[in-house]
Amino acid sequence: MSEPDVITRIEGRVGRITLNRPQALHALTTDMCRRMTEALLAWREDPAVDLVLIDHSGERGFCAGGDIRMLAESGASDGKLAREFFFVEYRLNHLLFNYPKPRVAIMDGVTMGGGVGLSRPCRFRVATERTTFAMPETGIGLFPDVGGGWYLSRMPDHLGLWLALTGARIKAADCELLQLATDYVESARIPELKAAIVAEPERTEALLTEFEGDAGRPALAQHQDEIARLFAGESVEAIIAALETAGTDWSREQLKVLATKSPQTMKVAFRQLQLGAKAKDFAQNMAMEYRIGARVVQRHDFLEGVRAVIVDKDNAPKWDPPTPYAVDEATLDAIFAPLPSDEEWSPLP
Ligand code: QUE
Repeated sequence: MSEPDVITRIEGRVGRITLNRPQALHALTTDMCRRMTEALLAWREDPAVDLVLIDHSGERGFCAGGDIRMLAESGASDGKLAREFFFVEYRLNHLLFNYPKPRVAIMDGVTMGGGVGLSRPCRFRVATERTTFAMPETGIGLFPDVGGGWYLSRMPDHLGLWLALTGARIKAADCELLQLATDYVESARIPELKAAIVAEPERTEALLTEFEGDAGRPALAQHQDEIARLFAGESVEAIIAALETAGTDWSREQLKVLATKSPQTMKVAFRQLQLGAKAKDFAQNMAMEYRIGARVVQRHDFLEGVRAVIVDKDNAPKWDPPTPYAVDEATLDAIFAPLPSDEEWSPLP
């Protein structure tokens, strides 16, 4: 029998979830999300489990996102499997968000998209020098889901909007600045840290202090004021205009990056963060994101983005419409519109 894509077991008083799909950088499948949900539900009621530890197997990880090829194949036909994936994944994100026991995520590597949905709701989020964080979805005509509407809209100085629109990759010190990570530990010490948490889960906070390394200075701090000023606009078009007016090297760089992203899903992300900021709770935000996901997977830009970035790797997607000015509000309204009541997302009962 081949190994499972996610390994769940109890060690000592710790429920352990290990992502184990190294050939795809631990990108999440529907089945992996189901298995994690089942384990978390069993451990929630189990007095033998005090804490949950989430990590990945092998050298490269933590989690690159979702199973994008499956989503694109489904989106090109009836979209049923894609919607099922989002439904199950968002329930898992919500379960982790409201989980009554402490959770620790070891983000020792690439942490993008779906990986953020697993790590961000954890009480302890450990970054290493190998951590690369991003919400890169607008680069493939998708949107920063798994709670992005909630988390990104609550970051100071429009830094979350900057992450969402540009898909910027950031390192550990920036993750700490944005509270995407709570701690920094050198990757060489991670095996020892995990063993110590399994041995003494009640001392997790103290252990993390003992293992704490120096993440260095956050590179982002240098541009924080500029982002606060230039990403404050009331639309994607206004932000682009502000970047054009600024005329600095950094602003020109941002314009070049934005020019490679899907105009339609940049505008989706902008509206998603506006609505997410006002959501009354995390569940309401996830129901909104599910409506978006259900529509966006079947649209041209997602299928074209996956073709260009993941399948053919020509990195030359032909977005339609080609500019944000040409994206009409009626299309956005349709993407955000309620679904038939029996198709809406709901949290686990
Ligand atoms: C945007 C994304 C993803 C991405 C690239 C993007 C994503 C994702 C992967 C990915 C990367 C490596 C793999 C893999 C998937 O890349 O969600 O299976 O081996 O999973 O620009 O949203």
